[in-house]
Amino acid sequence: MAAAALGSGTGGRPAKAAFVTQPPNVLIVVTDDQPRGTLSAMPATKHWLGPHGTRYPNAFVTTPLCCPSRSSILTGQYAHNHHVQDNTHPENLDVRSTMERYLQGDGYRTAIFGKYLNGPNLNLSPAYFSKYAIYLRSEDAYYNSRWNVNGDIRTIGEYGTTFVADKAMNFIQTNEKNDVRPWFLYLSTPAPHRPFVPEYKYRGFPFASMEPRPSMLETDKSDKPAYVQAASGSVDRAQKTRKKQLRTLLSVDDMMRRLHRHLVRLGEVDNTIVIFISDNGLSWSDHGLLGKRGPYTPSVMVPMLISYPPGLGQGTVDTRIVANIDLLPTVLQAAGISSDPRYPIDGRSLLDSSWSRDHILNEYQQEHGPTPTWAALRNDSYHYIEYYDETGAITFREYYDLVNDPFELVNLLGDGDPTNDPPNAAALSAQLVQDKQCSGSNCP
Ligand SMILES: [Ca+2]
Ligand SMILES: [Ca+2]
Ligand SMILES: [Ca+2]
Repeated sequence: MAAAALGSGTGGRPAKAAFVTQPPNVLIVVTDDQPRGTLSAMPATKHWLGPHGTRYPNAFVTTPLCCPSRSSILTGQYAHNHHVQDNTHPENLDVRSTMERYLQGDGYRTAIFGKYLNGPNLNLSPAYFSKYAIYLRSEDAYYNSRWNVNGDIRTIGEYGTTFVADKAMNFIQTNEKNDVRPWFLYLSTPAPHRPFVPEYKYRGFPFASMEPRPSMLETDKSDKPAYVQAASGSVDRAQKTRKKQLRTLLSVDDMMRRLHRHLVRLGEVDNTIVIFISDNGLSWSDHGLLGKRGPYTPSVMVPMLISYPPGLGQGTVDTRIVANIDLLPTVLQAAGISSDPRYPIDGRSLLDSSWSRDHILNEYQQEHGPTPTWAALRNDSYHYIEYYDETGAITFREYYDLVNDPFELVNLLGDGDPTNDPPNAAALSAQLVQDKQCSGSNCP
């Protein structure tokens, strides 16, 4: 057990803080396909992690898809470095580069309840987790689903989110009876992934419709790539999807309320780093797209909150550009664990307030469905996107002025008007070539 934070930091990046005397418990809650703007349906979560934690309004997932994003959470690496580029190759993950390996190796008791990585085989046990209950696909995990519970394949009738919550309560209770070792609990709910099955008690729960945002009403898509022009999602369908998602989140909020009370009762709330994040956002008919995988804001930005009273502000907002790749270095710093130099970490610790990101890289490799392979750079003011064919040649480009066009309605490189083209497009393209090959400290 590391008794104090090591000054060498994570992945070659210098660490400033060295306040760890007792390693904290680590609780990570990962929801599935939860877009930004949905915490309004989760008052208990907001009232816990809001006043007692830090909110990240500019939080991204580096790849907006389940398996790649979850691998980035666990490794602190972009998908081009952990090599889980799609939902069908989870075996590409080198499990020795993961949070669970680091924490278990340092003496933590580890558990995962919920979704690990999508995979072909439910029989495989997740490495470095001593306790587990996992399912393969959130699609099937709401009621009467197949789970691998510590190696035992069982059908669980209980609502998936409640089952995960019960397991979590039990795991925390058991470990706190003998409070010698800290614990790491990775909780991942089926909610709010399609088919959006609510818990029985929340069926038909009334939510008001949202005011459609401009990206849901875009009529002229002549500036957009072909797959976007072909997308025909309606506002009506988006409203229905949103309400269904919110109903499933009510059960996640119940889980968070139970966890919070449990930690308060056990006196562990100040000695636990609690991270809440979604693995990707979801497009609600923005530009006609219903789903994830695309480069636009609703799919790449996610809700993210962290409570860690010893090391992070309480009731504060951190407006830096942050991402799923920052969670591993954050946890390692909080626990005082040095990373393995064989696995360079692309992200940076959020406990260190001295850095800021000039831009973030987003990347997606086509697997199935119409969304082509793409990569993008963005910050608060611009969004530059390239699409590629099988040879890697650029097939289409997009540039949005996010200051004047925050809903990405006018692609300045596709509007037929050369006079408003961004003068730095070639430089952005060169930067993208570089970032797509970045590793460790030279990553954005
Ligand atoms: Ca997902
Ligand atoms: Ca347009
Ligand atoms: Ca133009």
